[in-house]
Amino acid sequence: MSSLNLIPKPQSVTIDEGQFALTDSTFIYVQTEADKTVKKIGHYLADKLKPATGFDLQVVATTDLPTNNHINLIIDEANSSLGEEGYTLQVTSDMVNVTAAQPAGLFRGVQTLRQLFPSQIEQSTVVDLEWTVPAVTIEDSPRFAYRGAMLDPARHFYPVSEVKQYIDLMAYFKLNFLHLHLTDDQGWRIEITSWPKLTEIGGSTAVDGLGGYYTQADYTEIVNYAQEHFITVVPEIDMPGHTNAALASYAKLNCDDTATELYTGIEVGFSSFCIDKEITYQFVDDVIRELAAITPGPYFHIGGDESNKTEEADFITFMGRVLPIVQKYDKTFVAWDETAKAGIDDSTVIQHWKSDSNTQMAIAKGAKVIMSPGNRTYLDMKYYEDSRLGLTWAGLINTEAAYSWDPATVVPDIPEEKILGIEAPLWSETIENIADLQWLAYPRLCGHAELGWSSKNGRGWDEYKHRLSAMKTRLDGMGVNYFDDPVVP
Ligand code: TNX
Repeated sequence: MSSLNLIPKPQSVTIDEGQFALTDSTFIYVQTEADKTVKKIGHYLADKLKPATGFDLQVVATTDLPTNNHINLIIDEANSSLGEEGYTLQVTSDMVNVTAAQPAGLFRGVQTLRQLFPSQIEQSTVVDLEWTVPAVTIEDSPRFAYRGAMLDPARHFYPVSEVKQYIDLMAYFKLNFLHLHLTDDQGWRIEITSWPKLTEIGGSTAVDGLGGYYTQADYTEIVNYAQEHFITVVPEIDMPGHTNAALASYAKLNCDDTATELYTGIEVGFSSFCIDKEITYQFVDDVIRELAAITPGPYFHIGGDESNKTEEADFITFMGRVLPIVQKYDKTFVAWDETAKAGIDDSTVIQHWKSDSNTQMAIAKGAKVIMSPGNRTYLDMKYYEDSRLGLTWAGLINTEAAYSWDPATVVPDIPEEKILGIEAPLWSETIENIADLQWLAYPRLCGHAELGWSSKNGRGWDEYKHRLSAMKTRLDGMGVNYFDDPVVP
């Protein structure tokens, strides 16, 4: 098993005799022409195998299979015990079968297949090599339903193309939720047509400089691209704190009817919506309505963190008004752990980042939880004291520390069935572009992906670090600017 070097580690792997050899005449078969989603997965696989092999693999619909040299992508309801994302992968010397109950499972299985090829498979130009895959039988499904990563285009803005690059890598490690922190004190990044100054004024700045924003068409492009990778976008509009960009855009949102100054520093906790004004709730309703309408996923994140400028009673009043608005637009309310203090119920999800007691309180009120402990999952923390990028308030997190913990026990006394999964946020105060993003995210995010997907059994840092080491050639091939952490052999 360890010789296969798969990340995340599958549930069960049996190594068989022999190997499958990919050639330029290998066919990728899907069952029916009509199933566009499966056909797309076939083309995705062909596209991923093409640069290094030079092969133009054909994707063909048939159930009348020849005896050898094909990769089959099979939807089989009989596999439903593996769940929406589970799959089986069988490689013999004649063929490769990826079987799943749902397209999402096929897509996850295809990622495993990519990792079974020689590591040069990720190179962007043709490599002269025998493209063999060891004969194996793999049965696999995730431990947690929610395996997320968060980007913060509010502090520094990232164009759509860079978000797509982040999605490509998330998919490779079987992550399935992309949380976008779309607004903060330093910038408002999503077009809201009923409040145009949000992006016109609030979108104009970022930390130390100029901003940018996603039009609704840009956002839809991200959502669709994520969906093609079986990743669901979770939009966040942070409130009632972290709202200076909105307060600078519209004077009427302020209690004193005076617009604030735009802000380009990195302090937190100094802004608040005006809790007593009715216009605040009209605003929140408009924003949630417009954004929910272009968000197919179930979740809507309301932020709620570090509202230090909002009195606790006001915070509770505010969240009490916002929760029904989220529900009115058919979304599940998600918020950071401070929101446990408000009147949340069993329809809500709390994202743990800082306070065990808040998270325990949320569970007592019936909420579910996403685990993002700052001292383990915050990709914006430095690896070491002398790291070029990152902050340190939650501690230094090297690649080993990012991996060596358990989402089920990191907060005491939480039943595992209350834990939706884990998410690794990447706050962007100190980073400006995809190269920086990748340097902080990789290789730590590989470990978070494994914590979300793989069961606890039979894995641990001492063997994982060797699998991770083998992953470097693949990341190199993809051109990923990862940090070469000395703890990784
Ligand atoms: C805390 S984590 C924040 C963010 C900052 C981050 C920097 C959270 C819910 N709030 O506003 O960007 O620290 O690490």
